[in-house]
Amino acid sequence: MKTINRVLFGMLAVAAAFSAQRCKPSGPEQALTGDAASKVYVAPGKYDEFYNVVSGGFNGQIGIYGLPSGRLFKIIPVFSTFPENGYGYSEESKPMLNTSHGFVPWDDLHHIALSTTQGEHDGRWAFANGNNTPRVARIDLRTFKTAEILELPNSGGNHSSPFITENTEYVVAGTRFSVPMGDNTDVPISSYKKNFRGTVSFIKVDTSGRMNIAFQLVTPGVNFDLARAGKGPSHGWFFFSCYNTEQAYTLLEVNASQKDKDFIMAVNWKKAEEYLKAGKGKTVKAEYAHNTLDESTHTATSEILREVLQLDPLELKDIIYFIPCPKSPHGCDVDPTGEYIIGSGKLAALIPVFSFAKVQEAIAKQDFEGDFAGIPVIKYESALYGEVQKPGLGPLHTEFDGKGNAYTSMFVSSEIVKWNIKDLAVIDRVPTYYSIGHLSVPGGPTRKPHGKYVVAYNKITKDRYLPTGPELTQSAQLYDISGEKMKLILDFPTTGEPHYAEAIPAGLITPRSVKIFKLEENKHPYAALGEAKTKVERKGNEVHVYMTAIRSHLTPDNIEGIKQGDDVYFHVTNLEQDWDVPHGFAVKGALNAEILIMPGETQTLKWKADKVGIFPYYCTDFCSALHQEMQGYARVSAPGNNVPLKYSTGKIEDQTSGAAQ
Ligand code: RUQ
Ligand code: CUA
Repeated sequence: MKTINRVLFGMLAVAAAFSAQRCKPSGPEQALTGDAASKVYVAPGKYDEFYNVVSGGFNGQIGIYGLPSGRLFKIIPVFSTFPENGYGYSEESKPMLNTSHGFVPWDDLHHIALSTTQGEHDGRWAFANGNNTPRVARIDLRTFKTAEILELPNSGGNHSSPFITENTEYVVAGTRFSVPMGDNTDVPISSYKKNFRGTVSFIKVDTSGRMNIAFQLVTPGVNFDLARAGKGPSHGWFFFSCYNTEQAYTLLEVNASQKDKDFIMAVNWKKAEEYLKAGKGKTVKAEYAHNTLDESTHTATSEILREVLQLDPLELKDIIYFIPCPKSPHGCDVDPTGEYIIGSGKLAALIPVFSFAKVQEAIAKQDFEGDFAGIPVIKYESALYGEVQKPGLGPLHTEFDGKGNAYTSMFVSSEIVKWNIKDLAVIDRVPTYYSIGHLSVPGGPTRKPHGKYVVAYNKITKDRYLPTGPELTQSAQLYDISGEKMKLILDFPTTGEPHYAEAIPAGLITPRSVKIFKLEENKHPYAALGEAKTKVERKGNEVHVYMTAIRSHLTPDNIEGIKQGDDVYFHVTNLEQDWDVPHGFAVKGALNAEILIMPGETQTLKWKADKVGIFPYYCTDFCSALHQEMQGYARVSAPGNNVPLKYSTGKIEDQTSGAAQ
């Protein structure tokens, strides 16, 4: 009870400091100076220097913004349906959201990882995690579309994810919640210590980007929070922050804050690969979905996989080690040289910096203080390079500028603190408005940060923008870090709740950006590659409309012979071959969204013809001066009324014959 009181008191002190900080700090007006304005001003018609790929948190999407302007360019739906473009509503995209639990229309997306080659951005893909129903997604940066989603078995709350190795050999995902696994899942919650285990999944990425789980490491039951791969000298290793080494299963805010130190888990994944090659992996039964988008059919397919390979570090002794880290570490970041590993303890009053060389030495000398659940624990002092003293309150995440400086976000004291990696001295601090979570320097996690800016992604917005009722926009802030002192130069709102973000020089993306899909490469089975190919077919209760869209008509635009109760599939092919000419499609009474069809693409809207009558359909995207004329009618008849199936565009019929039917 005493300890609980002490911890509670500590938490109250932290909470008090937090609410004190929520009063408005003075001096935010610096953003208004002319100097700052000129730094973020991107003149009309001019491009931004960086693409900023920002997580949407609980909206399950990614936002694409420009830096330094903060302008929003695009929302990419990843784990959540998006009526704006039909993602998760069109027949082609629905399989992308399939899981072992069935169709899941939402998830919580926290972290972005941009692909790298030799530790530097290469502009091929962005990866993102779905926390709730554990999944990892790959976004193709040529099309800005979600190209693949892989579910993760034996995981609960995929928070420590995704993190990539230097050459994108692996995308790595650690479970937040430890869970019982295998055949032994119906167990008392209180048997946590005995039955609950963590997993870290190493997902192999092939040259086309395709993902599959190469192996999972089964770990003692703790919570994994964040991670980073080693680089340079530490390439081949991975570092994960762990909390709840108390192995609590209830009231974690108290019970998982007992110990003075939790761990950073160091993983020798090259060693794990060797064991795998030597046949030490165990195949275990699992059930998880693997969804991929085929670019030639513009269609996603979903496959359920039934097994996964696991390695057990309790048997394979030299794969993982624990390094003590104060206290409830959140971020775990590796500097551009690959030598320094920074742990950010949410409840710690200092920031420990570990040395990779010293960790290696300690392992070689077996300089251990004991073990945790059978895994060796390296002595804190033996792994430590040094500590940043009095950095601020509530350190969460650290990024780097490539000039020897680190930038750490301080949630509780609402600030960014700049410090020097070599001498661990604090150089500068600036307030954030308010309660910063992640921060991001362009190229910050790579071997060659692009520097220039740091963006704060804040958890609390309060008075920064015009109020919009109880729910406010989210507040990101851009700081110039080109000088010794950081300077706030822009506030910009973001959607959802931003967690991590990565910015990449525009030049790595724009040359490969796809403008159209080539019609002649469209292999969609229901595509109509020209108006002459349009038709309407009945298959039992299903009516398939092979429709085309081109400025400014839909073919066919008159359809008759649909029967009440039919499932009508509008397969719409956009015949345009010009950049930026999508067409949309919507039909009255659809229990569905619209679809938005890119030039050369085919997308399908399923519509239940549930009532008798005439149902207008139209293009939803203002595509030409005669967009408002881009429309049609579907006639639905009672099942007993034998109206023949017919369809046309531009055909004028005799009024009387039409009326008689
Ligand atoms: S975690 S602050 Cu997923 Cu830091 Cu967002
Ligand atoms: Cu097509 Cu409006």
